[in-house]
Amino acid sequence: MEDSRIALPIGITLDRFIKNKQDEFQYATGELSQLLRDIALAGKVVNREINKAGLINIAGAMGTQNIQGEDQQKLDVLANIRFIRALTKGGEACAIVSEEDEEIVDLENDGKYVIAIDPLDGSSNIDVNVSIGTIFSVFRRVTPVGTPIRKEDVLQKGIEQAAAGYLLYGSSTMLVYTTGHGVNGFTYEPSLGEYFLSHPDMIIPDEGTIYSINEGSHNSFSDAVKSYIDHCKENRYSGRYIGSLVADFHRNLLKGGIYIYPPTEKAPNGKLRLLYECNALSFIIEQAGGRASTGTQRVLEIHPEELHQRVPLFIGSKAMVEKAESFYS
Ligand code: P6P
Repeated sequence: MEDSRIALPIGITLDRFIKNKQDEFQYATGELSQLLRDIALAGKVVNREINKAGLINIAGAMGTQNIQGEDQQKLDVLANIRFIRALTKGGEACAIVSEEDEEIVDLENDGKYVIAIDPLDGSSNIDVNVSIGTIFSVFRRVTPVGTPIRKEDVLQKGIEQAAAGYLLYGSSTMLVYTTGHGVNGFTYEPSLGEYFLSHPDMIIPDEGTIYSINEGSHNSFSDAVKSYIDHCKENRYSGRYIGSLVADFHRNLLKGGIYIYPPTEKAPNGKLRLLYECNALSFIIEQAGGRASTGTQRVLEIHPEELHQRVPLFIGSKAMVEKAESFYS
């Protein structure tokens, strides 16, 4: 007699889930569904390469720097190639803004969607085997299909996103995404090459006792941030900061908590990029019942001015972000 506590029933696959959801949207034409499949496929390839990083010569730095002046890891460049190739072949995306490319990558096709992506966030953790992630944001282009991509196609407010998600390459690899109808998490089963629904309708607890911030920069924090950290300590919260945004974000989404990257002396506007980190995670957290702001402004309302624009980020449990914001007023 099978013990149902161990042999859990296999959940619905990502493909089946996307198909079912698409059937719910009578006007859905399938392009967005195909786009999500293309991203999921690239995620499988990157996952395989990350898992081998310690064994073959793809760990470590390239010896080059990206637009941000950050040392590119070999896997940063490889992941960027994988996602751009998958999206180019899929044909649904007409342009890509990537952390690894200074300018917009115009795919010169009739795709309706624009992607902003951080192909591999936290990549400096690859060499020490800490979880890392991919973050992506999807917009509909606003200029006519078939014409050259323009800046206004990519510099859209986060509230205009058609979809957003992340891949977390951790003890298991997960894909978590939203299309504006809730947040769902899928766990990848490499032996079957499929993602299975493992975290349906994800909701972040309204309160939490975990705060994630790099306290090494404490001396350059504003009084408001210092006051909030004091509040966390007075309430005996737990400090949890992995140095990998997707991993910290995902844990806080499941358990409740707040992640903060505030302005610092080294990063006066914060370190995280609006287009391909903050917007995507802010869309997800709001769909999961949480909150995301710069400390004073809702992230999704910010009108981007530059491709690689940085903004401060306070993101997580609604009550915790509101408490942090209260120290600004
Ligand atoms: P710091 C990784 O480089 C990253 O973009 C996020 O994944 C992470 O949370 C943050 O930067 C770590 O930055 O300045 O605390 O080392």
